[in-house]
Amino acid sequence: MNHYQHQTFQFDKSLSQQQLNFFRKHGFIHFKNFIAGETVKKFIKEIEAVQAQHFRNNTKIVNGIPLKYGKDINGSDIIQRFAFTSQYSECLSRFLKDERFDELLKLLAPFDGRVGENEKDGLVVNHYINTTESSFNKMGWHTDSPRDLFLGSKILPMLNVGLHLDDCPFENGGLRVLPGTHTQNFFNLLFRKKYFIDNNSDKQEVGFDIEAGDLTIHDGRLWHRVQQSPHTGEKSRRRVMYIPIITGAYKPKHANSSTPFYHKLAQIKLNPLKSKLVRLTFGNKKETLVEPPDGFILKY
Ligand SMILES: O=C(O)CCC(=O)C(=O)O
Ligand SMILES: [Fe+2]
Repeated sequence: MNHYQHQTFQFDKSLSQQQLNFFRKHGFIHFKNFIAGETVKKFIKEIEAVQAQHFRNNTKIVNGIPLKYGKDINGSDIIQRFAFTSQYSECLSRFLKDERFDELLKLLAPFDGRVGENEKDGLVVNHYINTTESSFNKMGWHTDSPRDLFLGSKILPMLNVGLHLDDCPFENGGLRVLPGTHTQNFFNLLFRKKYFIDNNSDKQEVGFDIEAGDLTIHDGRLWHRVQQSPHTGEKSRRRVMYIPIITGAYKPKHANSSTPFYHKLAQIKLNPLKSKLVRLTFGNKKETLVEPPDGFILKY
């Protein structure tokens, strides 16, 4: 495992050539202090207010995307994965219009990018905590791209922009990425590792020393995972907002949007041999089911 401490960047008004080159080569980039400590606190309060609203309304699903409920250290209910969070918070919605995101669109060039506030899963908030009651404390290896396949579209480049709301030094676990895998071929995109099942570290992976307020960006085609914290309780808490920067036809979600296959299927079989690309077989055969942390149910 590599401790990736040597390359962090400061976000200025525009991306430097060095930053663009770094991202293109490695498929990720880490900016320090994208937002100030005060803003981190404000965003956490906003997220708590959204959570309270979901509790009051007993919201289980937003625009077809299930919310993931769990337990905090003290046994109280929490939401561990939110979707479309900014639709419930003016402050977060305003933040998504920050002009710095326009600058980040350059990372998608030559594609025209946009912040997908109302598309895909919208503004996602992940809240990890390591307690006996929380099952959401890690995430196995995956790329974010096959979701497009399950939605019937071809894979288009996208950026997953993570705004970190808790300190998370490398030793505490957190995001791990496999540099350069964003340029891999289609077979490796699907089969380099077992989606969400494989939690093992990789010799080539790198991790980060994250401070609250930092921003990480990864290409949706990059292999990544979340390493479980070695700590339990408060020290293991990790909250990250994910802002999707996407391209392609505008496909907003709404209250009547159906739940994508990848959130509800009993089994998905990927068979690379029977067709030119890949055949997705959706079925309900009697095999052991694996339920990965963020609601994906994937077996192949
Ligand atoms: O929590 C993270 O940093 C990564 C989450 C992730 O990869 C995902 O939700 O797809
Ligand atoms: Fe991911």
